[in-house]
Amino acid sequence: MIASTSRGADAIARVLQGASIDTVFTLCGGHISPILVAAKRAGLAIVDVRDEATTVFAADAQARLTGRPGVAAVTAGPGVANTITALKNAQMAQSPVVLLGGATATILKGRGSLQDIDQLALVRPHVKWASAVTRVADLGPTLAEALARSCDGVPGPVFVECPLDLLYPEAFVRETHLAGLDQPRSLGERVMRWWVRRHLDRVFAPGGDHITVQPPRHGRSTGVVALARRAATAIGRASRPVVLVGSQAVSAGARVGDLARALDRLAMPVFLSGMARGLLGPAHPLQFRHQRKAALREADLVVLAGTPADFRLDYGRHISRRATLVSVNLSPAELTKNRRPTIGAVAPAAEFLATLADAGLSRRAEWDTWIGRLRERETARDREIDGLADESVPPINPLRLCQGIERAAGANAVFVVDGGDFVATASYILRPRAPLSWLDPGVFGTLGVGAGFVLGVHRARPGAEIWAVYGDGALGFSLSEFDTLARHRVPVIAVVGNDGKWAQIARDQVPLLGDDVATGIGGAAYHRVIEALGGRGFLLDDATRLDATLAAAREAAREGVPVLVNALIGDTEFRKGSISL
Ligand SMILES: Cc1ncc(C[n+]2csc(CCOP(=O)(O)OP(=O)(O)O)c2C)c(N)n1
Repeated sequence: MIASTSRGADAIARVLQGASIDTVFTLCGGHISPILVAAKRAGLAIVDVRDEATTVFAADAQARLTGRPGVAAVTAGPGVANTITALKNAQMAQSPVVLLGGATATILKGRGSLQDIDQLALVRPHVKWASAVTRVADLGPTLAEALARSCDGVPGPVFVECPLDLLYPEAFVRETHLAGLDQPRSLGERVMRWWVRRHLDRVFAPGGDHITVQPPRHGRSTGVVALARRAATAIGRASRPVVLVGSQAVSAGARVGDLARALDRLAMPVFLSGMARGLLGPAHPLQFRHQRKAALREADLVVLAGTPADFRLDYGRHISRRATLVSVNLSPAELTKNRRPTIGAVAPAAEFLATLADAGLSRRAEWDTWIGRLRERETARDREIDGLADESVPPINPLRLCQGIERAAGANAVFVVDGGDFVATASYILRPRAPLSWLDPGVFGTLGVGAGFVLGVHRARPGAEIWAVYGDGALGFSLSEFDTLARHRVPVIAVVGNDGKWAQIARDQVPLLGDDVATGIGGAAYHRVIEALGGRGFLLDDATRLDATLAAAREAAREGVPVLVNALIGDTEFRKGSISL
């Protein structure tokens, strides 16, 4: 056995520890083994998975819930390449992830060694910042900078390439690179030995031992007070104001409690989207979940808090041209996307809305009529959904299934959703219990986030009851990770809405193009697959057993195993007309 300590790997572990990082998500590879060993020795949890994409999805989810960067380490070449979708997802979701990538030894770069590709070129478009380290002394400081940058301003993923000669013990690296050169027999070999030694001296040059890890920097906003005052005046004149809160408003470093209190004090009707769902608890007199489009069209003042006017708002067309638009966003580009706001602040939503609430708004009497109107519509839509859920849609009506999940989930439930049509249906019915208790992929709409998100949530909130709601297509992406969930004893309660197809795509493709090609899957016995992977499986094919099966699944998960309910669902017209292009 070679010497088991390495200056480079130890520096990485120390910096992670200093930044209060408690987990490294990984899939092993020789290029990164020393990082894993050193991090484990430093007391970090090493959570090993079955696909590198999962490492980044998990780090992303952990970051979203803790506000600190999530960390993943993957091996060189295909390991890094496998993370691209998940990195892009984290970038679009503005989630702070630090990805450590292995790489070939610095001296072998570009010389045809195993898994040596231009990783920075591959990764750069999908991260905020990327750096390739070439000296042991720079590993710690670069990682410290990466951690800070991931949270700075608009949060996002960052990448640090860690070549393997920087990670393995110096004696071993010198021995490997100088093998055969100890007794040079020619001038050429002597020059080679000199050159290799000089290279290694540079790689192992002293330094970098004392690194102070700065707490994450959060963007300093300017002019918030003046802008909030202007917004307060405009709101004071409005008769039908609406606030729409998006995921960014609750992203890393956000003061979520302040945000919820500010919304309470502002007393305007609120719609919560994406990760912001649950911000005001399961039911709040100011919160509305349905008929958002109609509310935005009728509103004479709209506050967009941490959300751009992108496709979800029909590129801004959902908001009346005559309405006053107040927008607050960390990103100047998002602030003005498709619609220039009347009042725009580059700032954290929590800070802006708290300042706005402090500005002492005068609430107008007309607001009561407006809120009453929205509430009436809300109640009517809920009633309509109840009616549709009562219809017989064999084997099981998906709406009724979602109502069952809503009844079964406990007070500390966290929902992870991964899928298309069924999951979109669930979003009408499930009521996240608390702030940061709803995880969806975000604006990239990536299928396959499920198991990684579950892992990340479990690390961030060990005691939480995690419900994973899957489409059967989406489940396939991370099905093998149920092995991971079993090994790490993650007691998720997964429910797959098994309709044997990629329903969301079929919903548009068939009527528009007259062909269902490639939209069928064939409903597999996922409950049996899960048993084979070390979890507990339940088949739910009879609506009368809905509550009993979900209760049994919840009970089974208490034993510390992942559980999956394979729920056979029928077709409904509930989401007819929804276009997923
Ligand atoms: C990685 C990825 N591949 C493909 C898509 C396109 N897509 C969006 S929804 C969807 C169907 C999802 O099917 P399923 O998970 O079974 O849920 P269902 O719509 O049947 O409820 C597909 C293929 C995507 N969003 N992400």
